Amino acid sequence: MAAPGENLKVNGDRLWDSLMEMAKIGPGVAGGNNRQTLTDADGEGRKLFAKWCDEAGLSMGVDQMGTMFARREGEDPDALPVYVGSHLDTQPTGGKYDGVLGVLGGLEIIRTLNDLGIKTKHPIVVTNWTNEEGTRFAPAMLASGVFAGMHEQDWAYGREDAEGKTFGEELERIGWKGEEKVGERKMHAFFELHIEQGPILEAEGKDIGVVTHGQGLWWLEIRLTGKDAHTGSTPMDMRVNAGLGMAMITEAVHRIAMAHQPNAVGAVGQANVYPNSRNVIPGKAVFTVDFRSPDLAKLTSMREQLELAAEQIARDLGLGIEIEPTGHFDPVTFDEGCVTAVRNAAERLGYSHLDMVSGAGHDACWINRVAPTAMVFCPCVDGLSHNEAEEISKEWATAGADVLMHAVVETAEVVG
Ligand code: HGY
Ligand code: MN
Ligand code: MN
Repeated sequence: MAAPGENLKVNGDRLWDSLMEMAKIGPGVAGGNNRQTLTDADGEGRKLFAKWCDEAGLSMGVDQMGTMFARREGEDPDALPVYVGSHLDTQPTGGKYDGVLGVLGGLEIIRTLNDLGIKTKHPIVVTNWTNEEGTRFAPAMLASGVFAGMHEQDWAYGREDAEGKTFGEELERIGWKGEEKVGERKMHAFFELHIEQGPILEAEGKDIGVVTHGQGLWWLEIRLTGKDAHTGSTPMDMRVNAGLGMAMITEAVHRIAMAHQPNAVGAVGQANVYPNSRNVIPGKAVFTVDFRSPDLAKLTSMREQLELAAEQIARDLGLGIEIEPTGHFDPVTFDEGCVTAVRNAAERLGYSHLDMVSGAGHDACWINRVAPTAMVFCPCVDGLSHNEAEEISKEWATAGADVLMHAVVETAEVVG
């Protein structure tokens, strides 16, 4: 006996058109997007998403972190909703699909169910989590972290960007600070469709990633204090060079990650030297370390080894050093039942699939702490992401949305 809606398929053309429409908002300089969180472009993207949700008959709720919840009623209004979504904010040199595919893939489920007049027992809620990227306001997954009780809301409101603007001020300014208390919504389950942001699915020729786990993460901000001085007239043995310290610690991050192979990564992503003048020895350096591993012991060891190495380098160079953790989550194991729903959906639809660990962090990593959660990956070209050249195919997007829809609809229980 065929499962209800067994041959249920999304409208891939409509999904692709919506992705391309959203990509016009906050364009980058090389074909991608710069729609950073709580900028005017983010506000525009939110408005477009809200318009589409309204057209699809969804009722919109917004919480005090600006997260958007667009609800399709179920036949049993008391049944906990099945949530589906991701994020619309992008990196400064981001792609068109990171996060956006998960939000608009969720909307496409609603549009398809509306087209076919399919009803579900549980309501379905399409979600846009605020500030998943954490590039303007660290840490990443800020709103879903508050929702899951990992961060205090006031602390989140106080997070500052490079210009000293706070999250709370900017959320008010773009007009997306909602009334709802964060975290009060209870979920039957949460599903997130996302591009893999790595090379495995494409290399293996697989359509779908069944995400069983997520890597853990440590973000550290390191501030080195030396002494501004003339690059020409200051003898080498009199220099207190914060730029040199940053370079040596950056190399140590790489060396430590390599020493923890396999399944460990590390890099310095953001690096600033001051006064950043070509003939002044930098008296200050501020930079960020990103360590990740699915293995908690390795993650902890990398952080510990880096802190020891950095303090030794600072001593050797006579530098002041401050190390501030700015982001962290332990490795994640997604919900067995939800993961099985994703795997069965791919099987049922005849899509090739592969169990895998997420290299990137996602809102699902936090929501997994408060609701049964799983993720669906689709391949991306050359595994490239956080780059304006990020690319996927319409077929990959459609297959991912088909699997997402089957997992969501099966969990929400079709009733007619
Ligand atoms: O950093 C991450 O893994 C995510 O892309 N924000
Ligand atoms: Mn993302
Ligand atoms: Mn991202």
